[in-house]
Amino acid sequence: MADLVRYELKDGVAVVTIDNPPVNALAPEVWGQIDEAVKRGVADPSAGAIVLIGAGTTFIAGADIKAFDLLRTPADSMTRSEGTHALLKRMEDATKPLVAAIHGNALGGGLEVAQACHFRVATKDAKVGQPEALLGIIPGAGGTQRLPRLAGATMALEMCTGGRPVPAPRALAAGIIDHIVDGNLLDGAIAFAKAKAGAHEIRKVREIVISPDGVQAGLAACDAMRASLKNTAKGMAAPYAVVSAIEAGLTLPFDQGSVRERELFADCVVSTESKALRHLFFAEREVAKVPGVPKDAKTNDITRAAVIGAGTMGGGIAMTYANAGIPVLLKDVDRAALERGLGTIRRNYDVTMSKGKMTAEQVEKTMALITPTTTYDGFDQVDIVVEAVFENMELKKTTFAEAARVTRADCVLASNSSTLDIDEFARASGRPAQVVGHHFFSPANVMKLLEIVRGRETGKDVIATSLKLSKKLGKVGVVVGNCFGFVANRMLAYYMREAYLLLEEGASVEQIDRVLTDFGLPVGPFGMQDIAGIDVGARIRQYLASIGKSRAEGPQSAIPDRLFEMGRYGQKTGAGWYMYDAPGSRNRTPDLLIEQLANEEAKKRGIVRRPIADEEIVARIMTALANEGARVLEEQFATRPGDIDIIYVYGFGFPRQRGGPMFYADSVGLSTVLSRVNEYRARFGDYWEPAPLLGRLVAEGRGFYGESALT
Ligand code: T1G
Repeated sequence: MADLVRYELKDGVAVVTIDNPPVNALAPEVWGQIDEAVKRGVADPSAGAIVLIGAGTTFIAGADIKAFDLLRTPADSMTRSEGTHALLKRMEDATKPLVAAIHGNALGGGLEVAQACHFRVATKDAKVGQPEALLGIIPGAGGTQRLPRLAGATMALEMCTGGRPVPAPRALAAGIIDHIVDGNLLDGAIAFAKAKAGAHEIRKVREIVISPDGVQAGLAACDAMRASLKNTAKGMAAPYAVVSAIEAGLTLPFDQGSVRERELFADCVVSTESKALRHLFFAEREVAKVPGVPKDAKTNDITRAAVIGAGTMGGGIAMTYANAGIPVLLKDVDRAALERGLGTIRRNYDVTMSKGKMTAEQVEKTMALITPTTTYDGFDQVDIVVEAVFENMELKKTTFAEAARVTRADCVLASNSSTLDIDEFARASGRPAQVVGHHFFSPANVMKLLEIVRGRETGKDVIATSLKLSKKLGKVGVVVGNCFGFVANRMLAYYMREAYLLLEEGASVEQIDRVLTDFGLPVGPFGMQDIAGIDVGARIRQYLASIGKSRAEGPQSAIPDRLFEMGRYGQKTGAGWYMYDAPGSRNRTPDLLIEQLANEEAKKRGIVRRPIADEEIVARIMTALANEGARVLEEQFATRPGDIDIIYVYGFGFPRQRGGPMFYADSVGLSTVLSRVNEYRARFGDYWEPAPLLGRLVAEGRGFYGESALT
């Protein structure tokens, strides 16, 4: 067994170093070796105290998340955690001062190990946290019992339900850590430990007694947290389990509270919610691994940018660059268009400021990074140009030809097109290796996804540069192939097709949107289209019709085009699928006109409208997504199913606790998905053709994630 924990004596102190790169995760063998090393330190006559420290860039970033897949039943988990809790008590019972020396991150089990130590010291830029709820679990190594004793229930509730790390200075103020070390951490920790040894000071966190007032305040904080979770943790179970565990810690002795924590953890760790969130944790890290693009591929530094087109998307993209501290030229054809664009940007920042997320000074500083222009002056200085003009092929080709003419040869030429052929832009630019799709999602300054579209000749360095840039812009970059609608919108076309057809067959706009928001999406298909603009989709359909194509096989509802002809573009015109108080308002009311249009179109199609069950709405829409997702995979426009899940979670707010459309399909069972496709084919038509990959996986008894992730 590899030595993942080292033991050495330094200046009369036993130094125990956890060395399990890259993040010193607590794999089962690491736990065992820590136990042995601490025992050795206690028994070592030359050691007056013990210091625990992490090798490399961080302390312990938690339990090994991969190991949770081995826990098949709550009983498996209870057995495993019994050992862990006993180990931590043994550490806590060490008869010499045991000090955790924290740098980088002490997260999850890492912070719990530190809490089982008698004292905690840290560098000032260290962070501590209990992010387990982000993985659909709860702290399972005593964190819900020890943290409230150290920092109070309110702080523990905030840390364990929200999962956000806390910087060392705040952790010091909260009593989680005892000292911030300036200079070398190990030297500082050894000095601190020796001082405690000299003072014969040992402090067992589990023996800290919370005062009766503290208990009352804590119980009140639990009730308050449960109430606020209704808004912040819709559809999630783990944050509520955290509250129950902390509550148990306030009312029960330590050992009984710990058993309650272990029971709650055991139920969470085998849940679909946790499997989905753990899947997304790794899927989000996998997206950065792109076939054919080596980890050390050359990248360009993006320090200056330009955006062409100051419309809704162009303005949001310019804000994204400015928010990342990158100066950006914002070009549009005329002053009036620029003023409109800048006005929208200013209003967006005012909203951010009104929410207290930026100060007036920060807004001015950021807006100063956006330089409006109607010319190409300064374009020869930029490292990237993002084209965000109307979704029209000829206009985009002209724009790429011009952009290539006015920029340096190594400038990245990116398009925010959401559907059109990147290779055509590349040809028009004459510099195909520099051309790539950077498809932002509306609102571009908010949505975290960046769909990076790889053209036939896009250079590896441009892909690598795009991935690095996406991190700098605070986005999650996913590389996809160049097919119509790429991955996000290609699949979305099937999602929308089913929404329109369900409307014509008898469901209402409100019902369909309610069902999808109950499912966990932030907004339903019709509410989403009213935000993005019905005109955007209509213009794409017009372009497609002009080249003899449609977005999705099967019947195309005429309703969205009829709304377009009426000038009902959604929120921006005050009417779309819903009526709004005024143009730009978000307050909506249902509109009987939509029912009338649905009746008319149903009649034209010879459909007798019928009541439609909520379950059928979810089943048809999610089946359409999974089936088209399977096609995208087998045609290799997406590298992995996880990439599709990340695209939907970050691009459309697909509920994380369901793991994304591909993971969700596995949770339903691909054989069920396939039989639904066949059922719909029989009921509605051959346009419901099962993707060959779907058939193959079912025949092999597999899911999209190899052996079904949920067996
Ligand atoms: N387990 C397994 N692998 C992990 C891991 C973990 N806890 N943390 C990171 N990795 C892998 C990751 O997949 C990637 O692999 C590599 O390490 C670098 O990570 C008992 C039950 C620490 C802030 O939730 O938040 O403790 O892609 O790319 O950007 O109560 O990793 O290279 O093959 O993210 O510098 C709680 C999870 C666990 C923290 C570093 N802990 N990690 O970010 O690097 S549950 C967490 C992070 C628990 C206890 C409970 C971040 C990071 P690869 P990276 P980074």
